[in-house]
This record gives sequence, C-alpha cells and structure tokens, in this order.
Amino acid sequence: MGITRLRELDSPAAVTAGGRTLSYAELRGAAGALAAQFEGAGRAAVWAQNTLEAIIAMVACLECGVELVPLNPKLGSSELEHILSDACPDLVIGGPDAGVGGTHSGVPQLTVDPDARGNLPEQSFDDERPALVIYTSGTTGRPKGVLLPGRAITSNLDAIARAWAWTERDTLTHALPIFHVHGLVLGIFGPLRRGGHVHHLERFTPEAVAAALSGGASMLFGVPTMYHRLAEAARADPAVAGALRGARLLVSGSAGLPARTFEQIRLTTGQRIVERYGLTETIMNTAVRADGERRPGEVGRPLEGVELRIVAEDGSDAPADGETIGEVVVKGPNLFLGYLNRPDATAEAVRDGWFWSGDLATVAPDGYLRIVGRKSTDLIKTGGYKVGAGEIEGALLEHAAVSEAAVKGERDEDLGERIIAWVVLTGGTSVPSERDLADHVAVLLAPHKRPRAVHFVSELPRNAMGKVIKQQLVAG
Ligand code: MCA
Ligand code: AMP
Repeated sequence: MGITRLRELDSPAAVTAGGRTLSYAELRGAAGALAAQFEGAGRAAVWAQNTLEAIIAMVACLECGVELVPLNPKLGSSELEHILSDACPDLVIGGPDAGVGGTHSGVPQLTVDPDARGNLPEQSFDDERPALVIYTSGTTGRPKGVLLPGRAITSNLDAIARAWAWTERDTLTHALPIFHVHGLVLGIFGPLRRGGHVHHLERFTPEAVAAALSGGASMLFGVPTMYHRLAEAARADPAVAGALRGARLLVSGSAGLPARTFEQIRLTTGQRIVERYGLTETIMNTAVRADGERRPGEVGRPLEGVELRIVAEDGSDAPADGETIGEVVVKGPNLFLGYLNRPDATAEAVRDGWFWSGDLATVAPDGYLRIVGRKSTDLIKTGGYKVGAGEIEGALLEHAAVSEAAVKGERDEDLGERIIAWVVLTGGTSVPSERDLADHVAVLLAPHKRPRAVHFVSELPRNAMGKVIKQQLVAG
C-alpha cells in the first residue's frame, strides 16, 4: 500500500471540493492522467489553491513518488523566488497561466483536468525517501524546506487514527490551507489513507462549516482562530451551534486553543474540543484521544511510537508535576529527514536523533502535555501560521524609506498573536503610511505575514551589543 488507499478502493466519495465530488476510481483516474505527463520528474511544485485540481496534483505526486513542494498561492515575489531557487522543482503544476516567470520561467508547467482518466503507474515505495518538502519559518533567515519521508506520514496518520477511532466511515471537513502539514497531511492525506472522505470548503466561514457538518461530515479540523469565530457564530445562530453539536469530533491545533474558546464551544454546543500538538518537522507528537479526558489547554499524551521528553533548563527531564517547564524534545518515526540544503540547521535542530522543538511545556502526573510558550520571541503564531520576525524585518528593510525595523507578536483574541512592527524611517522625502508598509510585506512575502500595525519611532531600544531589546517595544 502507498500512502493513501487510492489504488485499492472504489468507494463513491474520496474528495469533495469546489462543489464537486470524485470517487476513489475517479480520483485515481484523474491522478493517473496527470502522472502520464510526469516524464521522470523527481520533484514537483504544486500551486496549492483550495481546488479539486490542486488536490488531484498532490495525490498524483504522492502516489508516483514525485517529491511534492506545495506552494501557497498567495506567496509574494521574494518568497516564491526563494522557494523555487532552493527546491529547484522539475515541474510546476497549476497556477497562473503565465507560469512562475522570472528566472524559473523555463520550468515545464502542467495543468490538471479533473475529467481526464489514466492509469497510475506501478510504483514501489521507498518509505525513507522524501515525499514532501514543506516550507516553514524559523527564528532567522528565510523559510526552510522540511523533508518529510513517507514513513513519517504513514506512521503518524495511523497513530492519529488509533487515537481518534478514525475510520473509512468518517467524513472530514475543513477549510485549512493545503500547503501545510495541518491541512494537507492530516486534512487531505489523512482521510485518503483511511479510505474515507474529505470535504474541503475552499474558504472558511462558520456557515460553510455548519452546512458541511449538517450534511454528514463527522469530523472537523481547524485552527484556534476558526474555533474562536465558530464560537461567536454559534452564540448568535442556533443552526451553527446545532451543526457543531452533531459532530463526532472537533479537533483544534497549530496553536494553543484558549481555554475561553474551549468553554464557549462547550457551553453553546456541548462539544469538548480535542487538541493535538505537532510541528512541520514532526507532524503530530501528542493528541487527546477521542475516548480520553478533554481538558482545556492540554494537548494529550504522546502518540504511539513517539518518544517525548520535557528537558528543563538544567538539562534534566522535568518531573510530571504539571508545573516544571522544559523544552519539548522528540524522537520517533514521525521525524523529518532534515532541512533541504541546510545541514547546519538540521544539525542544530536534531541531536543524537532527538528533535529540539523550541516549544516549552509542562507535563501533568497523568502524562498530558500543556504547551506554555516558545523559547524564542522571534517566532510568531498568527492565525495558526508560524512566521519568523526576522523574515518580516528583512522585508521591511527592503523598503527604500525604512532604515531600521523590529517585529514582535502581540496577543490577539482572534489571531492568537498579531504581527506588530516598529520602524525607523530614513528621513527621505517620501514617507510611507502604515498601510504602504503592510502592503509591501504582503507583496514580497505573503499576506498573512503583513504587520497588522506599524509604529514609527525615532530609534529602537538597543543593548550594549547593539541588539534590539524587544521587551521594551510595547504597542501603544
Ligand atoms: C488583507 N489581505 C491582503 C492584505 N490585507 N492581501 C494583500 N495585501 C494586503 N495588504 C487579504 C488576505 O489575503 C485575505 O484574502 C483577506 O485579506 C483576509 O486576510 P486575513 O485577515 O489575514 O486572514 P483571514 O482571512 O481572516 O484568515 C484567518 C484564517 C487563516 C482563516 C484562520 O489565518 C488560516 O487559514 N489559518 C490557517 C493556518 C494553518 O493552516 N496553519 C497550519 C500550519 P482572502 O480573503 O482572499 O483570503 S501549522 C502546522 O501545520 C503544524 C504541523 C500543526 O500543528 O498543525
Ligand atoms: P509549524 O512550524 O507551522 O508547523 O508550527 C508548529 C508550532 O505550532 C509548534 O512548534 C507549536 O508552537 C505550535 N502548535 C501546534 N499545535 C499546537 C497546540 N495544540 N498548542 C500550542 N501550540 C501548538
């Protein structure tokens, strides 16, 4: 068996997107027709719009052993250039008619036809080879390509399925972007590995989620921002509350779910949201089981096969007292192979086979983890997206009117954290507005990386080494 059960099944519903449903046989046929054009490609970049076409392309790559690099369709020019130069795909699938342009305009581009039919080529799977290259932000530098092997995906999806009693009878619905682990590995490959059905909503709205759940979906995956908006909608609209009440499992992840949101959903729908915790480099590490106790702010125990330590500052393992804080360190079949072209970064993150996550947690006497923060203030989680402060500072400095920039995350009820920038201007004649700088970042990187507020200051607070003291930057 490959990563999905596409080759074995003929069930009537594999995937629904854009108002259209493909059976397993239809999805297999469409993926087969596309794969016939791969011509020995080793790596393909796929524009990951929330469409049936993008899903077909991703599945075709996965089933044919072509390394898949999903591209955020809203990537800015500078980030797109970085990813294409770093990953050097042999093919680009989908996307604008004009292709990727720039220095990569020679890369062949394929389009997907959901009505085409072909046969998937025979394929023997090497579970240790990269199946996916997913770009994720770090504290410094440009995003890094995380190489995920088939083994990490299959072992993790199976462990999650056992924790959540997830079977082919489940229909999963979600509106997550499909260029990250959450929306793609868990949200698309997960149901297809179970032999179940995924209903992708294209765009998140509480009403669309409610309609999918009322229409037979049994599970929902979302980030805390989505549950925050669902809680508000459920309070105002009994139809939304009723739809959420009927679900078998509501799962939240990618960022900490505020206890308040957990409570609001419980009060309006009777549902206790299940949390799980992971990273791009590890897929999922812990999860609250479907039959386990669901406590706000806790992300459950390690999944089967995952070894996990909480390493306190003095290097010892933190006691399971629910209080001592340490860094989450992970080992297991769920681990990535390394960062593409970055042996230095890989060696820093993985030592003696253990991956150092940078997340801080406590562990309760019954083994449940609580994620309490991150080691670096330079990693921001906004709407469930991880963003490095350094990336945004670098983009701001590319603006002709900016001479210095510092970026921080500030607490935000809806987004978890909101990106705030402090900038010193060069003093030239053209003075940019807050909006100009936000747009500048949105165009170079991606819209979710834009600052939500920009403070113009005459200087940044610095220590004797010249390093910006971010604790002294306070949003006015
Ligand atoms: C606004 N927009 C702009 C600008 N300002 N576009 C260009 N330039 C600007 N200056 C546009 C945006 O593109 C968007 O367009 C719209 O305005 C609103 O954007 P925004 O306010 O940023 O967000 P939102 O639409 O309210 O989205 C909230 C969200 C989203 C739906 C919760 O943040 C989201 O999908 N988050 C999921 C992140 C995720 O999946 N993370 C997983 C990685 P338009 O309306 O057209 O879109 S973590 C992971 O994988 C690990 C392993 C894990 O644990 O899961
Ligand atoms: P990414 O690098 O985008 O894959 O995001 C991984 C990060 O998301 C982790 O290092 C955590 O900081 C955060 N994260 C994921 N799930 C949770 C959760 N349930 N609670 C708190 N933080 C989470």
